[in-house]
Amino acid sequence: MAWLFLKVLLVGVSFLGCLYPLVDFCFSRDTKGQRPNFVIILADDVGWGDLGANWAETKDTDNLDKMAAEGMRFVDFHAAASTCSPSRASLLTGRLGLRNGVTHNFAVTSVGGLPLNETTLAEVLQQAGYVTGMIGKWHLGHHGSYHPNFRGFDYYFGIPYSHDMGCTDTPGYNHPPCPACPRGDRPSRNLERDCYSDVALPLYENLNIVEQPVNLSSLAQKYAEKATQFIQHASTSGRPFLLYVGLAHMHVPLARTQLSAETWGRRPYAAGLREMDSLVGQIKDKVDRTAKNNTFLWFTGDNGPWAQKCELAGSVGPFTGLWQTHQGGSPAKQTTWEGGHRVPALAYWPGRVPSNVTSTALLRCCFTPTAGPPERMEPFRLSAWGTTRPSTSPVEPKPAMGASDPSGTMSPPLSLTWKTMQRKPCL
Ligand SMILES: [Ca+2]
Repeated sequence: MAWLFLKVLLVGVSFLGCLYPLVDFCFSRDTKGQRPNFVIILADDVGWGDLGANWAETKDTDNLDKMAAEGMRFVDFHAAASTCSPSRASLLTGRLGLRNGVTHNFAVTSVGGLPLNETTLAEVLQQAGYVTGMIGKWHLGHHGSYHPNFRGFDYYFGIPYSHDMGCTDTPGYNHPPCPACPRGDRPSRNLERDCYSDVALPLYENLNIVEQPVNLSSLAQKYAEKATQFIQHASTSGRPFLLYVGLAHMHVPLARTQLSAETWGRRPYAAGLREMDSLVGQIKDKVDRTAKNNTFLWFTGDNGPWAQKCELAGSVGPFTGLWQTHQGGSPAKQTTWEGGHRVPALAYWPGRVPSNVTSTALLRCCFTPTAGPPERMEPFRLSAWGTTRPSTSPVEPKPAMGASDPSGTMSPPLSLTWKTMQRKPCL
């Protein structure tokens, strides 16, 4: 029987290990054999309060607010980690860092990456016949087999790590301000802390560096063009597709874009927020024009704002941590205080995801789509339930906390020890 069973299971856990089976979009009606497309847009260092739909003080996200009105807004969504690489590893594997091995950010000098025995969402869908593309920041290893093209993505266009981890000729706004790339054979300068200016930031298209250093002022437009091209090509191919977009926004340095110039006098962060909103709007418009009825569009953030960047950091809304300042409370990313990992999250799929509704479900990393009728789910499982390839991990893979195994049995909660980090002052 030709039918589609789509189940997007978002499994949540509290920090104390309590279980929250959250949202379970389950569709069994006849869709003439069509499998859904997935578009995941992951913002960088975006704050919960940066979304106007979340926080009325924000007026810079018209497109995202419209998407929230047309879809489902999760007001209590938590990233799997409060920093880049672990959060992204969890998104793609459905497993927390304690299980997938990524507990810290990868550096420019890192020779490793997301362990090769981990199965990614892209690999699962690629094996299921999807066209898979990744555009933007990867940050899960950039040497050899750790490159996105070897982790399940047919197409890759983007930067290998954060855009403050390499010099550019368009440094943008940052604290401290970082210089442009050195010229000729001039020796390295005595750089400010947190400025990586010796290695120019590369821009990759698949395995090739197509620009170095990256022009940050035009990066957002390049991402928009590549994302819309990918959606167009994938749609005309007749195959379902996965597009994962890792935005540079709202991580510092904030680009000195045309938009910034036009909005002279506005805070650079607000201008950057509007540029990100425009980029998301362009991708959503393309989805609406080409595959509106068969595409699940998901927007969220990897972790909360980088509070140490002061006016160049986003808004955590009310989750400031100030009420426990005497105990080290902080809104910053890289901490386990709430603003560090509570992020915006929107789901959009007209006709499938209810419109203009909110959910207070507590969520975390496991964006776990499975496609195909139940008897065919086995090949499409993500690593939360066991990989499609043998694991070489010394720790036998087990279901993630609160995840259900294929029989629907919930795994027992695990107790984790979370440590708090001390509040750090603005730079
Ligand atoms: Ca981040």
